[in-house]
Amino acid sequence: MHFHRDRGFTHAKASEITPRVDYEGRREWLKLIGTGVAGAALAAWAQRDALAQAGKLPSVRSTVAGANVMDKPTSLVDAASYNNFYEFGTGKADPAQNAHTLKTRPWTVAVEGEVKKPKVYDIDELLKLSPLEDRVYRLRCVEGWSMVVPWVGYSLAELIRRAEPTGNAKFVQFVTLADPKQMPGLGSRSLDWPYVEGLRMDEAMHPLALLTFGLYGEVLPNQNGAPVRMVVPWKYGFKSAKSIVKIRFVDKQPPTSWEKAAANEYGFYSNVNPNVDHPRWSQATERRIGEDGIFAKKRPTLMFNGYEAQVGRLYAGMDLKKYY
Ligand SMILES: Nc1nc2c(c(=O)[nH]1)N[C@H]1C(S)=C(S)[C@@H](COP(=O)(O)O)O[C@H]1N2
Ligand SMILES: [Mo]
Repeated sequence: MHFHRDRGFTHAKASEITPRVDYEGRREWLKLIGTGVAGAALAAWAQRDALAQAGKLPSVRSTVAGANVMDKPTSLVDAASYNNFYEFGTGKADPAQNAHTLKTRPWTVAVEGEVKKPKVYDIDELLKLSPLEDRVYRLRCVEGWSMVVPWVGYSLAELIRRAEPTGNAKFVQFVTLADPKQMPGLGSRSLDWPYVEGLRMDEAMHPLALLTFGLYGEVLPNQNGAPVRMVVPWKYGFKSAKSIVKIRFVDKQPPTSWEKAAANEYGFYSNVNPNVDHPRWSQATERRIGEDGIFAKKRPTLMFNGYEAQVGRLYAGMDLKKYY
């Protein structure tokens, strides 16, 4: 893919675009918009003005190790209609129904704290900072379900390098939008707003940690965290903060929303680990979205969600029962 600073993206050559994602993504997208197959909620969502800006995000297939799992991708309809995004309600269907009120333009992301080059990025500048890659990742929710999604984005490390962190930058905190005018869920005390998350610096620098702008070759649906979110595939889904407005470099481990809500259940690290149970349920198996039904077998959950070869060394010598 070729990028010109002034003109945005030029068309990628057909051979550079992942054919499967291009074809299936487009087809799924049309299904979503046209037929209301996922119900009235999605029909309403399909009319939102953000869709007028929605478009393809040309990307190249990532060459990062582990960035293209072979599992069958979850359909776009499922990935965009079964969501956790408490700012729009705690039910799985709530975000698809309510997130049309989220305004994703104009949007800025402030990069600040322990960096030599703090900067407030306009979202469209951030989008063009580095070539977009297509990466098929597993995402495993702490609740026991998982999905496989072709995300579009680039390694967070690309942004971090440009910010030039100081020697005091030990952790990265992600702060997400909290606007009661756009987010009906903020009226409830389900979590302490804004939703905040964090990573240790070496985790944030890992090439698999994806700053994400799209899925299935298109811009993110609002309910999936538009206009920009993290996807950290070896950690439970709640570590992947949606609709980010601030990326802050700090010297101490930052508080996170789920740790604040229940520290004994949700730790800072929250690496996917089938051997460490949640206090109230086992984490040994998972249900793949779209494979439910009485005959569907649960899948075994994999250590680090299957990314152990890539990320295991980050945790060498750490007691993963203590640092859950
Ligand atoms: N801002 C924000 N980000 C969030 C959440 C949230 O409630 N608010 N939920 C998290 C949880 S629990 C999961 S499993 C994933 C779900 O991402 P998806 O809906 O795209 O599958 O988003 C995470 N990011
Ligand atoms: Mo989750």
